[in-house]
Amino acid sequence: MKLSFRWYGISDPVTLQNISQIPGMRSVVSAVYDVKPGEVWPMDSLNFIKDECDKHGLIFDIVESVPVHEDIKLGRGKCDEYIDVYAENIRRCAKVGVKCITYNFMPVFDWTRTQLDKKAKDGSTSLVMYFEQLNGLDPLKDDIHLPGWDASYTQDEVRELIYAYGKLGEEGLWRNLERFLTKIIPVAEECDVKMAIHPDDPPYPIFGLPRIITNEQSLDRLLKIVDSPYNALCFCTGSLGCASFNDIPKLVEKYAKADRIAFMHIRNVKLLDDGSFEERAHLSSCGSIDAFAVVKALVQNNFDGYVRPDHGRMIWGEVGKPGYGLYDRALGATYINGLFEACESLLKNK
Ligand SMILES: [Mn+2]
Repeated sequence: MKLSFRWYGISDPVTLQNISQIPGMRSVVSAVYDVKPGEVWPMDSLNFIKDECDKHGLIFDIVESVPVHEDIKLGRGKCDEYIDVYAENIRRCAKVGVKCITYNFMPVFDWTRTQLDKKAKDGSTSLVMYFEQLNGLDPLKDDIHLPGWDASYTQDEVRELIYAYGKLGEEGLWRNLERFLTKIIPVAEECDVKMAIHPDDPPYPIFGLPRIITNEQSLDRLLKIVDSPYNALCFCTGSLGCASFNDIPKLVEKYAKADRIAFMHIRNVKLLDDGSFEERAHLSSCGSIDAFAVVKALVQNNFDGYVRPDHGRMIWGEVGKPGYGLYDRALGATYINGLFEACESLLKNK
């Protein structure tokens, strides 16, 4: 496995030097953040990230994310033009050594939480999704400002998009994903860049918006659209794991065996009785995900893709981007290292 860490670029309070000091750290996961979806990424920006990583003995070989323009997901407007731009961005990333690109096909919002700084008893804070805070909100009627939602849309634009996706429905969204993948994957193959789709977070519809990358059946369907190792998964244990219908170790085992996981996001969530969830520390006993079983399944299937500790809590007084502080993610990285070392040596001595 190749251990990696997400970095939000030069404005990130977490520095590349911080990242390079985490034991076993190999790769940096980053992106060009100052270009809008649907625009070509300047080579200068990509080279800058690569050079900065080089200086710190780190490798910039994973991108998260190249965003998919809403016109592609909706199959309207300048859809084909935006797919061409996307293909060009794959080529450009490949030029600086990128081997894996993460993306998602979630309508309008990348993820949904109701609070980003829920305080636990120990004083740490984390992201949570409580249905009691969500219920009663109607984005078609009310102005909604959930944390983390793209502030570049006006409320009217949000309403128009929600209406358009409602009309499109799940099958329409699948059709547009198919159109996208059949054009993109051949380019990815040519460039030796694995395309890793991030599951929907959470993996069920919110506000009537269709969600299609949610469970075993949908992952099977996705992988069949183009049956190529370049059409792969970014398996996020926290996103798929915040619904009780997903058996996370079982799914990891299945897709690692099939060699269709390019990138693992490892984090823990605590599922509550009403389906709400809280992000927790990475340790298995802190939440609902069995991280040991996940890593064991990866090691048993000779997984050689990328792994990163996903969202962490805010601890030790750190101030920064919710979910993306240094300390708790570094603890997560060290925990993940420990699980891999133990599983690998147990398997070797068997
Ligand atoms: Mn994730």
